[in-house]
Amino acid sequence: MREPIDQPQPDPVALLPDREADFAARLQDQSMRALWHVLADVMTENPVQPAVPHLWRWRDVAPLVNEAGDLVTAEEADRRALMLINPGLAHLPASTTATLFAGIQSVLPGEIAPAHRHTPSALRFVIAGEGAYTGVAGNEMRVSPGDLVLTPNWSWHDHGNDTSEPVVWLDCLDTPLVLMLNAVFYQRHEQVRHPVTTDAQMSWERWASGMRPVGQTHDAYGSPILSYPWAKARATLHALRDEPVSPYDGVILEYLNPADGGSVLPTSSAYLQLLRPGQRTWAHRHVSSAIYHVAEGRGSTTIDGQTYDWAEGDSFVVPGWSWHQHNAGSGEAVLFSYTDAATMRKLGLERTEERTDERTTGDSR
Ligand code: GTQ
Repeated sequence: MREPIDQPQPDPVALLPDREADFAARLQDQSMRALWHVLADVMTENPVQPAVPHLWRWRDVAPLVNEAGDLVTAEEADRRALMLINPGLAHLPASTTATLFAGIQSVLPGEIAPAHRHTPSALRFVIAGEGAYTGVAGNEMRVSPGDLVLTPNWSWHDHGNDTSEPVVWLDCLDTPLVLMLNAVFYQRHEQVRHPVTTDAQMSWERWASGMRPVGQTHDAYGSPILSYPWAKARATLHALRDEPVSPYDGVILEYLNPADGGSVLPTSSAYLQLLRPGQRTWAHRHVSSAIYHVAEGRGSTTIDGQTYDWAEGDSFVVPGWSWHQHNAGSGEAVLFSYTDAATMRKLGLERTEERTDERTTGDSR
């Protein structure tokens, strides 16, 4: 209730700051804080995004990957990976976006990256090298460029190269998210290699043929298909190239977990998309953040008004809630991407905003 108007009134402007400052100090002594002192930092109108857009060019990265090979062995390093650190998140140990991590890992001829397991989930998109293997949960998978290989949460994995050329791949993990949740566990296996127990090639027959053994179930975290070969993914993308496309993403396909129809990993989604020659997509933005890797071709992506030109082998980051639109060059372009959309959707936090006035040139059927 207000005081009668003839009573002496305290001057709120003159008195409040000191009182509140003193009050805030006494709250702090009790490990407390007034919500209204920090409300503007807590309830922001739109997501606050410390991550920034960034592009790593293969021509800059490749020599460093080679140099790392002279510095340490895969065994000494555990994993010889060079992390792509977001300039806006450099105070954190391993963040490419707020939730995701990407790095370039190499395994040289004769090397083995020893068996271990961890609660962050991983996937790998192979950049170079033919025939080296990654062993995941007892499955030995031989990889080729463009293959996508999964390492679900807590599965034993080792990587080895018994070929005569280095293998290089993009590691994608949800480490920043799992670190933030204080849920990281890590264990070394007692042997360098986890014993090979099953044949992963059968995962296609068991899960991706349109039929499945009666009674077959899958209760691990992530897709039962541990390897999505490039030849199959690219053939699928090309077979569907005349489908109606997303005006925001061209012909875009999500790698699928056939057991539940969802994302390949519980936290993360992976996509392959084709941009037609000269295609210019419309701009959109979403809460989920994305790491892209250029599988084929050249083009550019404009992120919050700044244009990043890319070519095969480059990687770039689209932070959450940043406007972005892609432009293919004169030829076709194929982009691989890895996002936290699966996390955002499960938590009911995914939102998208789309612009319909950005269509300028090209084929965006
Ligand atoms: O290959 O297991 O880039 O454990 C970071 C952590 C790769 C891996 C990384 C890892 C791995």
